Amino acid sequence: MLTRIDHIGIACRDLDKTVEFYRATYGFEVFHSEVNEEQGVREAMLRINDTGDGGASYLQLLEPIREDSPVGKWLAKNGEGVHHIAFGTADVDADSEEIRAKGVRVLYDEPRIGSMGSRITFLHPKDCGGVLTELVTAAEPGAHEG
Ligand code: CMX
Ligand code: CO
Repeated sequence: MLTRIDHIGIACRDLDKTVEFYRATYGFEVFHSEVNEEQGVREAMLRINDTGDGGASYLQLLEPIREDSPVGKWLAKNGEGVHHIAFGTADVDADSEEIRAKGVRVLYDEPRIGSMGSRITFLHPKDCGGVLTELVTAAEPGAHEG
């Protein structure tokens, strides 16, 4: 069951500058940052609120580390902006199989590793009304460093 907005993914060209915009404009601070080589991004997670299901809602600021990555290609075509939305669930495996059975393309056979040791998969934007949609199961508390 999908129980929260886990994050909104925002593509940017300059992560440090974008982090500073969110800090100066809204007072949001970086909760976590990392490079995800597989996804081709340098990212910062800004924690906005807890969600009552053991999780939280974040903004995920994304800077591509390769031109040919999903975010790099998307930026070249669209410029900066909202890249994807992500729903949180306690069981990404079960939910993605359930959604796949409804005829929506799930991009990965098995969930991959996302922010902070979470397990993630994506639904094809062409099957979701033009919205790239991610499903996330957060790591157990304490399962990641920093
Ligand atoms: N939102 C909506 N539509 C999108 C999109 C997005 N973010 N990215 C691509 N599309 C659309 C394109 O506009 C294009 O549509 P048209 O054919 O009408 O022009 C179509 O999808 C194909 O796009 P493409 O540029 O040819 O890109 P690819 O097919 O190579 O890749 C996708 C598209 C969704 C498979 C790829 O972006 C992907 O694998 N995404 C999942 C991984 C990801 O986004 N990682 C970064 C975030 C990591 C994280 O959140 O942790
Ligand atoms: Co994401």
